[in-house]
Amino acid sequence: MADALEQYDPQIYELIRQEQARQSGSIRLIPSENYVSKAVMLASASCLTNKYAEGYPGRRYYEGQQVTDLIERMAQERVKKIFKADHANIQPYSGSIANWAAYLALVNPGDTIMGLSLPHGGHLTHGWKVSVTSRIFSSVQYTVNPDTGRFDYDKIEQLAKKHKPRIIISGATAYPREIDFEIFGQIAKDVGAYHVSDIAHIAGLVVAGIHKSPVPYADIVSTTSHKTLRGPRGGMLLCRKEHAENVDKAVFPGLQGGPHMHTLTAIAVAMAEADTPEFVAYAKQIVKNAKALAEKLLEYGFNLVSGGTDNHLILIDLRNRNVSGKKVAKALDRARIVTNYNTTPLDPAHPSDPSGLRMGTPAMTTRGMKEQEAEQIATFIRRVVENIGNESVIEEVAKDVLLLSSQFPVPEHFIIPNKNNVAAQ
Ligand code: DSN
Repeated sequence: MADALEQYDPQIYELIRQEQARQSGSIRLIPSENYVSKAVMLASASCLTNKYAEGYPGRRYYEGQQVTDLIERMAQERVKKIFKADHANIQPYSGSIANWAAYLALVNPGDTIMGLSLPHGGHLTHGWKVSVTSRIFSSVQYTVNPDTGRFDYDKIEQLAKKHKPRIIISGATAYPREIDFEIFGQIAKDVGAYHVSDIAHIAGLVVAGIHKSPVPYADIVSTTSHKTLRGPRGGMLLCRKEHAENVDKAVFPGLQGGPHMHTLTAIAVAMAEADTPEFVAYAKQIVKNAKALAEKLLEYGFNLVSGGTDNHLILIDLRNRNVSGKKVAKALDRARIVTNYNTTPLDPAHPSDPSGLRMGTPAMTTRGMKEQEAEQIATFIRRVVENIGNESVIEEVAKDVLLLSSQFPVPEHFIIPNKNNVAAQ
């Protein structure tokens, strides 16, 4: 396949090659990114991209579904198995669309939804003011306790009692602590709301049993397939039987047309990979690495929102360093360490140049890096932050990062062992 691309479109081929070199020659710490296996990559690049399959297995609007029906059913079964869910819809094109579908499956435009505010770690689609979710629904936003950086469940309950939302959303994109989904479920029940849980970031940790699953406590669980779960880019919804029909209708024909069958195929492969002891060990290592990185950063005097991490991500509040998140993210990028600038709770700065820096360990862990390397990365980060503006130091760090990267080659061809032929069972 690569040969065909090289011959037909050498320019794009070359750009892909450059991106591959960037991904292998840097340490990627964006917590929502990862590397997929060769099997997932191949499924994603397969002939399934040629097929339209509006509808669901056994009830499609186009013919020629002999194989797609089998693939989608297989993917659904694998998702249901690893998440212990009654029903799975794996057609959403992304996590954002999955969230929309969850809301529209349960409530109507104009109803009130309540989610975590974006600067406090939520997601745009949790009702943040620049997202259309805040125009289509009436939106109430809860926050973390700014002193602890953690949820104050009593305050969340008070807010829910005051506003009586129809949906309460649990889940986050920049919250470094374990979330108590049972309490969220109870608060929702007490105020007569539905509970939608968005576990896009921590899905891999949930599957591995490291964080408690929201499946027993939420009406609908929304996730992506590509972050800690290490599949292709996509969205998924899990729910109890009672919501299955509404969820399916909300996705198709409510919000989408034909599903991206090549993505569903790759999701099926990734879910088989996630159903292995190797994946559980991987997920445990993600958290160990994040903790090691956090501890070293704390030792170096960095301020971490909530004081550390329970999951795959860390949020540095750079205000005590008198440098903005954007400036540090850009300097780190020049040093071949890829992070993203991010708001922190009560951030006085604008989101376009906030005070925080978000980083996570899923991708570095896929490369086989462990605590020792996480600590080494913390030293690189310290050197960059302490030498902002000194390009020769940044160049030195870039060389050290390249050296470390070369010892942990990108698992472009990594294959999850399938000794027990788990996928075939
Ligand atoms: N963009 C994702 C993230 O980086 O967290 C959330 O959608």
